[in-house]
Amino acid sequence: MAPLSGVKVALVYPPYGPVRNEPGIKTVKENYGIFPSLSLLYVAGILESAGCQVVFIDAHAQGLSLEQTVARLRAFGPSFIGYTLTTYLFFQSMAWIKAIKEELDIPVIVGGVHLSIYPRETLAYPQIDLAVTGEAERSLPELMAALVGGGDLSAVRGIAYKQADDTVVVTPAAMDLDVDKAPFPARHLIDNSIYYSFISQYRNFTCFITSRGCPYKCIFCEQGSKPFRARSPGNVVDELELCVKEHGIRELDFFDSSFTIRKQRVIEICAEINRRKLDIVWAARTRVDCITDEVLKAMRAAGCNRIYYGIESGNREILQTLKKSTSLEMYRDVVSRTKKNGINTFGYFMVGNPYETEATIRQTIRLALELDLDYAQFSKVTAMPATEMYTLLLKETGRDYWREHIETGKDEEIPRPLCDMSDAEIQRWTRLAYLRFYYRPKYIARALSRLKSREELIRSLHTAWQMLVTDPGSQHDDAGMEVLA
Ligand code: B12
Ligand code: SF4
Repeated sequence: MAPLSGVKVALVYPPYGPVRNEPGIKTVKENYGIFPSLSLLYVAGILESAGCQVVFIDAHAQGLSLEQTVARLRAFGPSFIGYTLTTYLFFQSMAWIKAIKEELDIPVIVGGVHLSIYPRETLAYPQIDLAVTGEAERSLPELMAALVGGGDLSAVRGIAYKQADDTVVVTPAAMDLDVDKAPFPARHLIDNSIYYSFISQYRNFTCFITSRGCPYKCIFCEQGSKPFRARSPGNVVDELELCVKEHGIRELDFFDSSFTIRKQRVIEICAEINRRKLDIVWAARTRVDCITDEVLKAMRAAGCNRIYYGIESGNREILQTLKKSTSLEMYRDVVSRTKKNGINTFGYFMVGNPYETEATIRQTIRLALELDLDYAQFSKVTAMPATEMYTLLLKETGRDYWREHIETGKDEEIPRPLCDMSDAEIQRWTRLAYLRFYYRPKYIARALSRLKSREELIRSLHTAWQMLVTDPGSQHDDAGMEVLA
């Protein structure tokens, strides 16, 4: 019998919405889609493999109220409740954790990237009992075994816990995981038909990850600090096959930091998808310097219909400052090759970069139009904790905004390092970039011809209308309208 056999664990994913230092503009954010929590599905898979009985309550996707969630928890009767935490949504999640703890005094275990950054600050909250501070594959079964069997918590690597006097202990990080050994996300615990992205076309839809970490060092991203480890093609396609055959999944979004870092691996994944005749369409994120025609052809032949490229800026100096190690020429070349291979292109851009001016934002908007991308997302720069950009902010201001936010709940506007433009200007220009990109007759005609379903049409019209009429996240509701004049 498995050592944790019968131990009941409930995983709860509370509802969430925009926060103050939100990179997305509100209209876009609200229409982004409903995704399953891949992090919690991984945790569920790990717990089940260790013998636990798990329920996953996705209050966000199912629109459950607090009362309904508590009722489900009572009916299940867990010994532990788990939540995933992000630094951004810390207080939205905490509001639910506190309210649930008032109803059910059951030990709370948390995890997520946030815990690798702020474990002590998080465990200072009385409602949080325990945390996994890194990947859960090794640490969580050991933690559970120690909790259930009365073992020594200090011997478990990669966790944080409280001593009798409430002092927080953070144990040394766990050893890096062999990613092929990780149990698959427990998608059988959710209703896979309720998820979608704002541009997905088929149901069932899910998100997927085939690697962890990233070997690059862009200054705005914390993933570059994590060792890059990629799963083998066979392991990836085994999970894909399960998605198709067991969960009726027809569309997937690969959330790898950069899916094509190892090109031969991707070519083999694609060949295996075809060999097993998996009827799926999918999208992936990558960098322009990790793409060749051979990879594009293989991806297209295996069902890839969209690639998300991190383009960030149309200004060369800004790209250098961001340590992006890409060039405008590469963008032009790779976006055009991608389209020629029959794959739609999606560009991520950032507004409010170091040394940003109105002139550099115009260059970014011009580049987005010139590349003639199928989709573009313009995000307001937000210096995230554990990034080089955040270190720049710390030096510039002498303030540790995120730590203060977590410790005290202070909810201030976080400045952008080396950027003289005000938040209102950045908001206005971000919205303007959207309007400029999406409200072109040529773009509208193409978008309409691409629509595959009535549902997609309604979603697009709704977003377009909201964007045009007002962006309630902005204090400047008419921001950017001059572009239509
Ligand atoms: C897929 C994804 C999404 C998807 C699905 C959500 C999800 N987390 O699965 C969507 C699009 C919905 C999403 C939304 C958001 N995301 Co997101 N997302 C990711 C992404 C790309 C992959 C997550 C993943 O599955 N990784 C693979 C798994 C195996 O790793 P993991 O998530 O770290 O989980 C492991 C451990 O952390 C731990 N663990 C995680 N949770 C828990 C819980 C318990 C109880 C335990 C014991 C352990 C544990 O065990 C897991 C297995 O080893 C990551 C970046 C990345 N590459 O990791 C960002 C990331 C997690 N997201 C991030 C953010 C900011 C958000 C949003 C706040 C964005 C927004 N403004 O709305 C929301 C928050 C949603 C929410 N309520 O959690 C940040 C978090 C940064 C931070 N400091 O907290 C990341 C790191 C991206 C980044 N670099 O900025 N996201
Ligand atoms: S932005 Fe992409 S390429 Fe750059 S460090 Fe992050 S994950 Fe890696």
